[in-house]
Amino acid sequence: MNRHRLCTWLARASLAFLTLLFLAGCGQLDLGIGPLLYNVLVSPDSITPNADGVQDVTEIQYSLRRTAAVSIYFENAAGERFYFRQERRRSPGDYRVNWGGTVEEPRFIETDYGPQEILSWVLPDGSYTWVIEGQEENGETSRLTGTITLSKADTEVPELHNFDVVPQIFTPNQDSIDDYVSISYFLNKEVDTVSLYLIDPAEPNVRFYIAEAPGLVKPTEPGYHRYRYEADVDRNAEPPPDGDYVLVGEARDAAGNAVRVERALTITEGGKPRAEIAQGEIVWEGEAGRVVTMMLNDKLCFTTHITNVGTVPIRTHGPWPGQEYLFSQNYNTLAANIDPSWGQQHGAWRFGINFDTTGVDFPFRWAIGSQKDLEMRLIDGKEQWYLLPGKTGEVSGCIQIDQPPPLGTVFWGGGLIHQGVAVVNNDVDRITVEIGVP
Ligand SMILES: [Ca+2]
Ligand SMILES: [Ca+2]
Ligand SMILES: [Ca+2]
Repeated sequence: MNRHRLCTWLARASLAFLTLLFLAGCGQLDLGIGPLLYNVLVSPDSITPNADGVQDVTEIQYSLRRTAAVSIYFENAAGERFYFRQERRRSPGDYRVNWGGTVEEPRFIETDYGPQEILSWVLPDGSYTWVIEGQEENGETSRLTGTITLSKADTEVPELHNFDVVPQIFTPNQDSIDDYVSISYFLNKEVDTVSLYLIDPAEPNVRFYIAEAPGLVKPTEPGYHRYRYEADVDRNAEPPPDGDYVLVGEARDAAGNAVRVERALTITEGGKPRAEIAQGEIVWEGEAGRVVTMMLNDKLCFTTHITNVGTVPIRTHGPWPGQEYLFSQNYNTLAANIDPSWGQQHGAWRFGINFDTTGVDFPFRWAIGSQKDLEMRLIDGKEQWYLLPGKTGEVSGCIQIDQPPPLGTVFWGGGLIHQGVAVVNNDVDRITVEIGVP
């Protein structure tokens, strides 16, 4: 190397070294040499953690020269230790975090309505020693300490008193039997957030949130609260899949006190019920070119099929296929005279015949299959009949025209009615019925 090149090399090396020193001196680059913790500050050194917006938090700041497991805790006069952060792995760098007097060491307490978990709470008034501690990968531990005073602390933990879920097993499928659960509790104080959600223990990260009930009191206000949860089937959404869940209720106040309760909840046969009149086809007896001609006192007869195209059983009830009506009767008069269960049962499905001067009332209704097409279940001591998913029921019946229909009656048609919920198929396979004079 000649002398000129050596000088150039030395000059460049010196410049690089000086730059390094300069950067290190300005704090932009720490060479990792020196104490693990530096720039440690907890300010202010007294707080009033009560969420009134005045001196509610203190700012904790520290810098780390090397990777370490960092703990931040507080000790009271008796030497009891309360962790805010426990052995969190941190890379070299600058850290800042606000502390509002809370301790995050979950613990369970027993109540007369079951266990409650306190997730975090605010420390009571007093003088505490703060400790910021770092343990390096080589096992060496460093800590810095100081004191902080708490006063006017809000230590009242929110409580979801009498948290209750009834029933524990439900079938959200809009058949009006165990379609929803009632969730109720009494909230003891105003809180910042309340959340209710389901988790599947096998996939605890997936949460199904339960929407707030539109009530007189907001969910965050103290008082009695009640939710009606239909697993969102009432909002035309698919419910969480059938299975065993944990229903979680959480409340957190503005000061940082937080509580959590859990209850078991099972969903079975959940889903939006779906059925249809097969191919939209009704076979009308004596039909010729969409017209049925008859004399007064003749019978208008039909046969049709209903298929359950959904994933949940659908409920039905009599009158059973084969039942004859007089035109002057309807399902309510049959219910009054023959079988009271033939009135309209909310949530059950029936096939109905309608004519155009009734509006949408479907005065003549039948079960969506005969009992051989259906499955009987004994629920609360009562027989209930279900058309299972994928199954088809046959419906037939007659209406004897014992008196002339109202003036202006022209069209007759069929419909599939999810009673109290919706007319699922309407005006199906319409015909004109002409009633002649003998
Ligand atoms: Ca305050
Ligand atoms: Ca149900
Ligand atoms: Ca037809």
